[in-house]
Amino acid sequence: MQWEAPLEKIKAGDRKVLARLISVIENQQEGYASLLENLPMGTKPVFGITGPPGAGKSTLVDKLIGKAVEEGKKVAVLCVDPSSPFHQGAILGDRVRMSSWYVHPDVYIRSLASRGSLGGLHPKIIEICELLQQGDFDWIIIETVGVGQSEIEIAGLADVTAVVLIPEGGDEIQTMKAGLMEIADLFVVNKADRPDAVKYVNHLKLMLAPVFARSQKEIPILQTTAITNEGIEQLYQTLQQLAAVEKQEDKRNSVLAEKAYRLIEAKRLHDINRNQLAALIKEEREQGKFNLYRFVARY
Ligand SMILES: Nc1nc2c(ncn2[C@@H]2O[C@H](COP(=O)(O)OP(=O)(O)O)[C@@H](O)[C@H]2O)c(=O)[nH]1
Ligand SMILES: [Mg+2]
Repeated sequence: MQWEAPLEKIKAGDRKVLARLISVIENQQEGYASLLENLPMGTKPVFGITGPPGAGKSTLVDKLIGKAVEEGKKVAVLCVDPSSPFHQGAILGDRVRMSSWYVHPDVYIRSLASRGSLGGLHPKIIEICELLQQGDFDWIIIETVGVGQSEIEIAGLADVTAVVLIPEGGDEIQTMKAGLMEIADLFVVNKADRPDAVKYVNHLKLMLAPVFARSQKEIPILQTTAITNEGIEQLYQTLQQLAAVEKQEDKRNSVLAEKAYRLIEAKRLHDINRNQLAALIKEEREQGKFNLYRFVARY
């Protein structure tokens, strides 16, 4: 197997080889399928950190890395940002926020743009995450901006999903997508230094009460002030505890089922392209023989 040697290197902590193999997957270079098919199943906990832009996700991740490294852990971080023009500064921002870690031997940070998959995560994120599992990391963190479908997708990828919110306007919570409440294993109210933080947390608890009742589980709501490191210790401990719980077989299986579903979906749709569909439809309509259902039946 051509990948045996590079995989050994990744296991031994070779970041250059890791970066190279991530590119192989990203660009679907020759042999990438055989690479994936030969990856042993990963067992490291994957933490998804999601929430609106500016909530302080990168700052929190930066502090969490600090805590984890202090505890002797090695950490891999994937920063996923939709390549929307509104977020172009974000990746650069993350670089600044986590700059001290880019050269640290126990930390690996990779930014991915979510090319094309509108509002979703990076199209190859499942596979890249699986590759990170082969490294010498104890923790894998994925930071993703909560727009479009990305936070729903993160829940299918991460063992533990933390939704980061900020104490701003009650309206923000009211418009919080229903899905967001369902996917959270943990809520983090960051920027607790703001005067209306306590009010916000109480409001959030009230809003979530029916969700907790329905799912019969209490989802922790933590407060943090990332910039001053406040609440980070508790966040770190809570994430650890949740990872231990979420490793239960049932949850594992449902996470794997979700991954399988999305990979099958991508595989089945790989040759379907909206522009091509539009061109075909145009042609058939011009010929006056178009019927939507006969058209779909061909696929
Ligand atoms: N006041 C305050 N500002 C914070 C806190 N955490 C982060 N910020 C600031 O909020 C801004 C956005 O943070 P960032 O981590 O990039 O947010 P992200 O877009 O969610 O990754 C930055 O200017 C941070 O310095 C906090 O706890 N309190
Ligand atoms: Mg960020």
